Amino acid sequence: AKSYTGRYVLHGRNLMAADPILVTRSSLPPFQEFVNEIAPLWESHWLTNMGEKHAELEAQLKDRLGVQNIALFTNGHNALECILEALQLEGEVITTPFSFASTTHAIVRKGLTPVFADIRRSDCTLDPASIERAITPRTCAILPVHVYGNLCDTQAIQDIADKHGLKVIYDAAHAFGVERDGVSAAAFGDASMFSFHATKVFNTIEGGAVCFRDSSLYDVLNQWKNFGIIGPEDVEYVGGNAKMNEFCAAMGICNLRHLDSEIALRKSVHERYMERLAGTPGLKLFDVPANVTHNYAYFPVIFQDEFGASRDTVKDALAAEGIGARKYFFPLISDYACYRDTYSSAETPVARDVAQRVLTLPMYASLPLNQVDRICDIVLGCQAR
Ligand code: T4K
Repeated sequence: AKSYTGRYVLHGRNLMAADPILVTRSSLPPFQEFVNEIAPLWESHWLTNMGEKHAELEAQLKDRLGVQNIALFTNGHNALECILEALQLEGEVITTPFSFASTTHAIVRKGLTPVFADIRRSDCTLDPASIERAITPRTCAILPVHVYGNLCDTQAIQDIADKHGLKVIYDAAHAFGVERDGVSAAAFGDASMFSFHATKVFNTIEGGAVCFRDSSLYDVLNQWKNFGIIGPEDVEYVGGNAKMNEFCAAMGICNLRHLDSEIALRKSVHERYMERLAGTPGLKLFDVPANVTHNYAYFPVIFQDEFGASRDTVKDALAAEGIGARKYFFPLISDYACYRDTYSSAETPVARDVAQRVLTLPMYASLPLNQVDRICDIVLGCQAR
């Protein structure tokens, strides 16, 4: 392994860090800041069930995202299941197979039928033309994913939904902090789910939220995440338990204060990757459109034949140097054992091809830029082999 000499710090990042390099690394606020934030919990002994920190974080997120309605959850997955239930959907939901298992699981676990449409090569989000082809009389909703924080073609998707009377629920797990023309990812469709998992740009350790258009859903969502309880002596329906606790909310309050620098640091990592890798024949990278403020959640690379080495060769070469890149997202969800015999993925050739070729390189705020160089050297070294 190459050794680095000289000790220096950039944007508060120690370029000599010797930690293992995995695909990502959770961001943490300064320890004392978190301690100060949770100190009141020792006074109140109020640890969960929608306490003060929960209320404070909801209010701060409304401000940050510019939305009227938001409900917090234990995690993004539960938030997604809950909004599907609250919208009282029945029938088929058109979605992408190029995502984390959670997206389809939420549909199936709510008794709905997933129908897989294809993605666009340009940004890996659902292709509106493919959505339109997948519509049947049973279709009730579209569940697209802003994968890697790349915003879907929200206008085209809304037009299709309006034409056919469908709901649109975005899986925005990757898109916290992303804006297009100053409008946040939370503003599109009937609802958007965000994940605040430890691996996300903004984390509450575990956590998630749903932003939604219809204000009357707020009470329903709050009841669902608390067993369906509507008052001290009544339970309206069979809800679950998906309440964000006060410690997770406190982590969110702290991390939100640092979100801008988190994204700025990620941006510098993204720019270094682009400097080193853009223009290499056979490497497809994702540019940020001029009207988009991105969150730099991931750094995906598509290895085309012209590159001369496969995705798996590059992954192995990185692993040999102790660097953990990940195949987000391979295999397609429709190829998992729990789905492959039940749901067709015949209409998703682009998703299938991209899943074979994509590798997400390490991306996190504290990733030293000299380590980005080392990663790029290894990637480019594969090309020469
Ligand atoms: N929809 C989409 C499109 C999603 O991507 C996700 C979650 C969801 C829905 C559901 O949201 P949540 O219910 O999770 O809120 C990870 C995450 O667990 C998962 O949240 C995320 N997507 C998915 C894309 O990635 P794994 O199985 O790849 O995680 P794991 O444990 O291998 O961790 C990846 C790397 O992160 C590690 O190599 C190191 C780093 N890490 C991990 C943990 C757990 C940390 O630095 N700190 C940590 O605490 O799923």
